[in-house]
Amino acid sequence: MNEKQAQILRLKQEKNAVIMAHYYVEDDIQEIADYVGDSYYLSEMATKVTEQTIVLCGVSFMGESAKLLNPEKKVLLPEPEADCPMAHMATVQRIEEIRDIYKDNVAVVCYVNSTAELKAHSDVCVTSSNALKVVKALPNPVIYFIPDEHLGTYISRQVPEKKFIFNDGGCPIHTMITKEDVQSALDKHPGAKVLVHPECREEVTALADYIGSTSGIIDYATASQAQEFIIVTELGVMYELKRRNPGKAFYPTAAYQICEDMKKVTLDKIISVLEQDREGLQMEADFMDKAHAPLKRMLELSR
Ligand code: CIZ
Ligand code: SF4
Repeated sequence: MNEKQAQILRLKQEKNAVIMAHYYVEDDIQEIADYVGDSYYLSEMATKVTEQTIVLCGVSFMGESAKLLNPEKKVLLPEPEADCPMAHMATVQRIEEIRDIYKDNVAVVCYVNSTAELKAHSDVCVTSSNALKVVKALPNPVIYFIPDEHLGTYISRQVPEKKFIFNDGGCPIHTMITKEDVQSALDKHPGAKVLVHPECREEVTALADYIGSTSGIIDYATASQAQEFIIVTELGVMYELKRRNPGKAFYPTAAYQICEDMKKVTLDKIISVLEQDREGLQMEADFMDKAHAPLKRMLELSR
């Protein structure tokens, strides 16, 4: 453990804080975090921890979700500028237009990778781990899926009985990966299993041996008899994959997929956010109630 990591462990004790980190942040943060996981796991854990302060190492929508699920807790984002571009790729105006057309038939299903503003206008949230279960459990025959058209398309294929309306949005990191990028990794490592996140384009999921969330990918590789894997999601997951599977080999695609926003969070920024005793994320009470409702419904429907 380095000096900065040790300082964070001292500070978090002093401040009664818990450190939560997404799989896509830097390894040195994952090493010292109390909880590391995907957005579903982090939002579930946020409802369970007893510490008064949550330091959320990830992009801003993850901090917002932690705050919405814990209005009475202090939620600190070490780097508030770390933002997910996809989180902004839908509009309230379009949601209202769709509601006008489809009335009660439509459910607005919002991937958690979205701003609190979009959540506040949605019926239910989903993550890549629970989207299928939640969409199937909804009584509505029409689904407006925001903001990610790729995850939406992937889910729609498995729920043919519902009509899906897609939105023009997607993760720049997962969508930059092409089938040629995956193929060139396969040419170098024939026989490797291809593990793909459903935020990827359909031409890429078509090449997959397994499609699932980041924790799904990690669990699949850990349980598998195979020894080599091509990882088709953000490369932060390599830390946990190698930690759990020291004997196995994991390769990126030729696109070398890195989310720059996730990498903006650093040990130094965690230290300063803990030292400075900042106020933490604030949102209006009425707005919080509206944005919390779809997250709460997600947790209920996915249990
Ligand atoms: O792409 C992301 O930001 C993902 C996969 C988040 C999550 O954990 O669902
Ligand atoms: Fe957003 Fe994509 Fe980064 Fe995830 S990997 S935080 S979806 S930009």
